[in-house]
Formats: sequence, structure tokens, C-alpha cells
Amino acid sequence: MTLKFVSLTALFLVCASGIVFSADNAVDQANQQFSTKNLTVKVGDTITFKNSDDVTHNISVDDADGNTDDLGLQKPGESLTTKISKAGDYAIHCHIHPKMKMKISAQ
Ligand SMILES: [Cu+2]
Repeated sequence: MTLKFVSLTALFLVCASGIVFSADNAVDQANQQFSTKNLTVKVGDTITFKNSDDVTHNISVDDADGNTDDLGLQKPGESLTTKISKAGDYAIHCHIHPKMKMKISAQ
């Protein structure tokens, strides 16, 4: 009984800290624009990009060191999630639509 309570308490603390220290940030793509130009996140956060357009997008996440994370083709209606695992500034763009750009700052 006591052990069970301790386990449940530990489980709750793990879950609660997960909620406090990482979050999902939603970014939409509509009219071939990102819904925000600048986003500040915490390291460990995820970002979910939704494609509300009727065209395919292809998001790239580039860090300041020149590393590129190509998230691949994203069809209309699809959502994809990426995790930011280190601090720094990221330039986000779409390979298909060069005008689609935004920045993410991870702290
Ligand atoms: Cu695009």
C-alpha cells in the first residue's frame, strides 16, 4: 500500500515535471506563410507544424552552425512534429516556397 502510493507519487512528479519543462508549440502554414515569424522555445520543446494549405510544403530547420534538418514533404492537412534539442537560433524555411521563412530561438 505504501509502496504503491510512493510509486504513484513518483509517477505523478515525473509527469508533472514533463508538463512544466517541455511544451509543444503550434505553428500553422496557411496562405503559404508561417503563422508566426518569431518563436521562442525552451530546449526540449517540440514544435508541431500544420499544413492548412492546399499545396505541399517542405520545411527545413537550419541551425546557426549550418546543420540542416529537412522535415520532408508535407501534404495538405498533414501535421509534423520536431523537437529542439539544443539552444540557439534556428532559421526555418520551406524548400518549395522561398518566401516562407521564420525564426526560432531556443533557450
Ligand atoms: Cu511551402
